[in-house]
Amino acid sequence: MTNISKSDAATKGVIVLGDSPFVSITEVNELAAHLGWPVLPEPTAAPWFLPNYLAHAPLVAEKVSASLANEIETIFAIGRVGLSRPINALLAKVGTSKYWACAPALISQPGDYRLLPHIPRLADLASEPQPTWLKRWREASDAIEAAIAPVVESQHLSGVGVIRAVVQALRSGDVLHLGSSYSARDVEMYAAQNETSAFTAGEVSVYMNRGVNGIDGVISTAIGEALATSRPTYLICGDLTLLHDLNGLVLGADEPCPDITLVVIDNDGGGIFSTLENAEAEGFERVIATPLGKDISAILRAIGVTTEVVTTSGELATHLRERPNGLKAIVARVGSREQEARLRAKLRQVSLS
Ligand SMILES: Cc1ncc(C[n+]2csc(CCOP(=O)(O)OP(=O)(O)O)c2C)c(N)n1
Repeated sequence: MTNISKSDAATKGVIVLGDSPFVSITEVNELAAHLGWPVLPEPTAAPWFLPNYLAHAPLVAEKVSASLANEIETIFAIGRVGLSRPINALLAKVGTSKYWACAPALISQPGDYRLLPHIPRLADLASEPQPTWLKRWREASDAIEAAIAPVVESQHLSGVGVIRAVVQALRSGDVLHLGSSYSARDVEMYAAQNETSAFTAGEVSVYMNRGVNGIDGVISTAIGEALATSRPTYLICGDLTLLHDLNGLVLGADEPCPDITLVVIDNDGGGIFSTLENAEAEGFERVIATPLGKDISAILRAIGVTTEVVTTSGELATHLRERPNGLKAIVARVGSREQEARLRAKLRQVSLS
């Protein structure tokens, strides 16, 4: 543990914001504004997209790795960070001598970085924001949005298209629960910043189970959030995550009914694995992807969940116009897991070019 001095917060820095119940978002925003630094948020660093936040954070980190990243003088990693490989690579590249791990109660990765038990205090830091620094980071993020939007829109309905539509449909006060793994990672990578959206304004509460690691209990957790907050709630999850905790939808006859819309992205199996190294492994389909070949909408209807199936972005938009009211599901039949993986490879390619 050590103390920070004015010279530690140089003019060119970055805040990486992870999950932490101990972190005050107001403080983070004040810090970012004081220093004029960009904030790279992880999926659960809710609320999202306050003034200095950058959309597409992992893609931004990768895009700037040979340019802006070389100029970084200080990184404040706040809360528990470490969900995205490109963000971890950025932290590693900058190196531990410039790395401050703040509010370290939840730090997941060991390292010889400097620890601060709190968010850096404004009084301890010099403030000479360099006006072009944040602007250059924002330009990288905006260029990524401009590159990916037409690709997503020109495709058959995809998981990426679904998360972008749901995020855009959220209203102030809504709750959004994200399943593992594409749902959370897609929001982190591909959700757009938009001045008119409640999500962008940080007015939506975003939750996940156990970082991006748990597919167990996701339905029950989201239902608990809807009931505990009495706020309109959306859950975005994959087909395996839904089936894993299906019983969470079988409510007792006298139990209160949550206002929750489940948006199930049905790619028949664990889609995320098709983007990882093990996609080439022998027995991949049976052992890793585990497609179940089930009619998700029939299963949901059989247990009394009002369910719509959508195969186009137009149909999805129609059903998203209805606000959460009781237990409902929208099952989005997206492309095959191979198509979904190819789309993400393409989005990465256009983002970085
Ligand atoms: C209890 C548990 N078992 C296994 C895993 C490993 N795991 C992570 S993502 C995933 C696949 C999830 O598939 P799906 O819900 O269809 O979502 P997609 O990957 O298609 O987004 C699995 C099995 C986990 N996170 N938690």
